[in-house]
Amino acid sequence: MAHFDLDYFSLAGKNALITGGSYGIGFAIATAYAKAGATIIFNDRSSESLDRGLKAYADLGIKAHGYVCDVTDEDAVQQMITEINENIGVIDILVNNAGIIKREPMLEMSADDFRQVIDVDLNGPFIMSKAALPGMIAKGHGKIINICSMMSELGRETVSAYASAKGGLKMLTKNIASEYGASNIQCNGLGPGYIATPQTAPLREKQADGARHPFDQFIIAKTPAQRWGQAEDLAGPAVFLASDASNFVNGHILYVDGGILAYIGKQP
Ligand code: NAP
Ligand code: GCO
Repeated sequence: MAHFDLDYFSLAGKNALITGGSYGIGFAIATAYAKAGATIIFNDRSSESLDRGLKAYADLGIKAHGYVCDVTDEDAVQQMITEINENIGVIDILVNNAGIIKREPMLEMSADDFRQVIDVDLNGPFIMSKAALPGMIAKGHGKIINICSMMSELGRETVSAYASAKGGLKMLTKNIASEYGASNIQCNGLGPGYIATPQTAPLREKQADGARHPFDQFIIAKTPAQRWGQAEDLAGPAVFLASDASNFVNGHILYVDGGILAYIGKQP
């Protein structure tokens, strides 16, 4: 890497697995990776979501390989990775994107609900990374990108489980970087701000009188960019973290938040 070359951003010849890639942020990242030259592989929990994703990729002219696989099921994940290795090749880029949220005040939240969020948002990335790492190590390189959150840094009412999981995911990211950096593995986090996807739709629902949801107004006031992010806002940073251009970036969380974490907020 003596001289900088724009080819360092290319993902040509790379196999990229994006978990929960049928729609939302995962779909936008996978689409960007396809444009950068990667072969796209994704998984989802249900065949309905999988079919929806396969059609959406095909509509864009992208040939994607889809699997039904729950990221919390270690046996199913191991089987999926084995099938990918045999039928497509070793995974060069893993994006741990699949995630859920349950917005409930902590005192009303059951321990089962708490565990479920931790299981998908934190145990899932552990299980996926554990399954993908041996192939990456044997191949001599690998990129793991964990989709973190504002809640990797901040708390707020009703998201105790989600914040615990995303804070933990930030530290899993740093630990994978620490443990496998010597094997030329780079593990970084991408921390989206408030992005307009199905996950955040309840926070943007119009009021009965047609007014904007108070949370919607709050986010606009809290974001220097004064807008919600779009899933596509994550495309460039996600390509960077998957490419050779970031080969000496390890254990970093790149926040893509329109400036939220830099800003104290607008005076009411
Ligand atoms: P989304 O619209 O709800 O999509 C989530 C995806 O994950 C869906 O494809 C879903 O599939 C899949 N999924 C959920 N549980 C799964 C499991 N156990 N196994 C496999 N797939 C599973 O969410 P999003 O807004 O695009 O968010 C994607 C990631 O970014 C999440 O980790 C989220 O926490 C994070 N994030 C989002 C925002 C935001 O503002 N939207 C901000 C920061 C971080 P199904 O159809 O089967 O449910
Ligand atoms: C919430 C939101 C957040 C976002 C995102 C912020 O209820 O506060 O859903 O958790 O989804 O993760 O970065």
